[in-house]
Amino acid sequence: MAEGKKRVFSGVQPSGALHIGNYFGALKQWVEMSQEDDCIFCVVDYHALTTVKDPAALRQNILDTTKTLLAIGIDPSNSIIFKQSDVSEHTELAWMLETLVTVKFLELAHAYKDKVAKGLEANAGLFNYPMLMAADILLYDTDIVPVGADQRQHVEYAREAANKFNLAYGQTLKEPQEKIRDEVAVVPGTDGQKMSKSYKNTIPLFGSEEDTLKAIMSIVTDSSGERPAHVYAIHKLFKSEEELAPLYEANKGSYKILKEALAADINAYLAPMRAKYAALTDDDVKKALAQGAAKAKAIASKKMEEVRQNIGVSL
Ligand code: AQP
Repeated sequence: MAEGKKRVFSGVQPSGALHIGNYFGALKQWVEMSQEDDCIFCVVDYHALTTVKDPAALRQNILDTTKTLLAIGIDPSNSIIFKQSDVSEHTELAWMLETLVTVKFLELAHAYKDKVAKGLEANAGLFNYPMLMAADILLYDTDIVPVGADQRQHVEYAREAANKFNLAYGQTLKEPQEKIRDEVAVVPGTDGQKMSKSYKNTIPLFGSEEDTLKAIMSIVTDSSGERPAHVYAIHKLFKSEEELAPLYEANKGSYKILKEALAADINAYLAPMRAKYAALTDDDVKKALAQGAAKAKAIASKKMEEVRQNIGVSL
């Protein structure tokens, strides 16, 4: 790692089409940080396995998710982009961390509790998710983890896991810090809840212009207000409040006009990225992932040698 630079690590699940919540909550920061810091970005396919059970869909999601990272401006020549399943040290360290935390501790994880409350299957992988995520982060001596607010607790869990490991076996794992942008910490979906692939309330990043319009038209509005709150909350991601004021003043209560204006602004904003996405081939993606896997493996395997030594399994 270059001297003076911070090590940044973050991941994204290939669990479906990425949406503007992923972009404004996390990915936009990734692009900005990649120009300054020493960045590692991971397509966390083993995490996605907790919800995606169709091999063809998973394969396609991995290609599409990686293409998204390249299209939004992450450059594999100055950042590492790889997929989790290419570096087996992630699942190995996760196991060691799981032996240090209690079931009670994992039961308190909000993301797990929310998904269970929404009726999603609570497989053991979903339950152990925070320790796999902790391993992802801790393998790379990470300083900063840029994420949306929904992941704050998971980074706290990674810190706690590092702390428990260091207390048990001596200083080995660096405690990371989350980085969350307050103004985009939770981007709302078309139903006003957190935008989430699994809640089917997303506005896709790389759909067609018609897909964007269709998603925007489905935004839930209440008939009492003059300014549709969910429409405005999303619009603010694309234009400043000053820019939006005359539009919303002139069209009080005209929800269709406001929604069409939002769709037009989203499509204009995303057009250059969509052009880049369309130009990328599966071979470009596979090449970037292979390069990234070799670099990530080199760092992770060195860390695991130290970990194995410290826990007493290396003879
Ligand atoms: N609505 C959101 N607002 C702000 N940030 C968000 N992120 C996700 N949704 C929002 C951030 O995007 C990054 C990548 O997320 P992920 O795809 O790995 O997992 P997730 O948070 O679980 O996203 P989804 O869409 O809700 O996926 P599913 O439904 O598969 O679980 C993370 O940094 C996340 O904070």
